Amino acid sequence: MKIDVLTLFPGMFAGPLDESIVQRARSSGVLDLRVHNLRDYTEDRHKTVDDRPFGGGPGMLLKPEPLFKAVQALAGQGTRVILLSPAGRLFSQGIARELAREEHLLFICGSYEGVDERARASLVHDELSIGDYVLTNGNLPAMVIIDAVTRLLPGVLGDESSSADESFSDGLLEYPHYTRPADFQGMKVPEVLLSGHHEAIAKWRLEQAKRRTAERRPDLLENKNQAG
Ligand code: 4FV
Repeated sequence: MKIDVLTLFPGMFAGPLDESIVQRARSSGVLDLRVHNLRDYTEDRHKTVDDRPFGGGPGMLLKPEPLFKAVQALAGQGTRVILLSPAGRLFSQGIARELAREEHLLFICGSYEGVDERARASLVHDELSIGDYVLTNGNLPAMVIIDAVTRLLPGVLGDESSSADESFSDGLLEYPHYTRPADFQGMKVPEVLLSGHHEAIAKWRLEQAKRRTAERRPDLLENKNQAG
């Protein structure tokens, strides 16, 4: 998969996407990730990317010209252009699976109060939000989504954890996990997990996942029932 990121702060991406699983996906060639500075697509000597909103109001907006120039330079036929903003669809594991099937993603990381509407309306295929709160820019949301998508790419997750039986994969939260020692400060591991009885273990884990989901996220059970 190819991922391009348009941002005013490329330095923010150094670190989170240079470690662990995402770094391994990049070095193995499964993921080709490039970060671009929007200012490189300006033409004036002040590299102007923002301006005041027509009609007045607080803050600044990203101008259309650099965005159009950048997207025209970076996007191709199969490119899915994604704008990060609080007004977007709420990102989820389902959307992560959707994006993981794409060949090329181009993320526009908003800054200031947002982007000029003509750029949004003409360039953007998808507007995504990572949650109902306001961040200083769209960089962290882009990193969150790139991380969630990268681990779903074929061959990226070794047996660290199969993405098959994890949270949200079947609309449930995960069951409790235990590792050695079997007795820690008097706290024991549920007998069934030590039984080697795989059916009983699978049954216990499903019960626990359902109980935990009902307690913490009953909304997920409604979705699950609706999805049938
Ligand atoms: C955001 C979010 C978010 C709003 C204005 C950046 C900020 C500024 N993006 N999910 N929540 N963006 O708060 O995606 O441009």
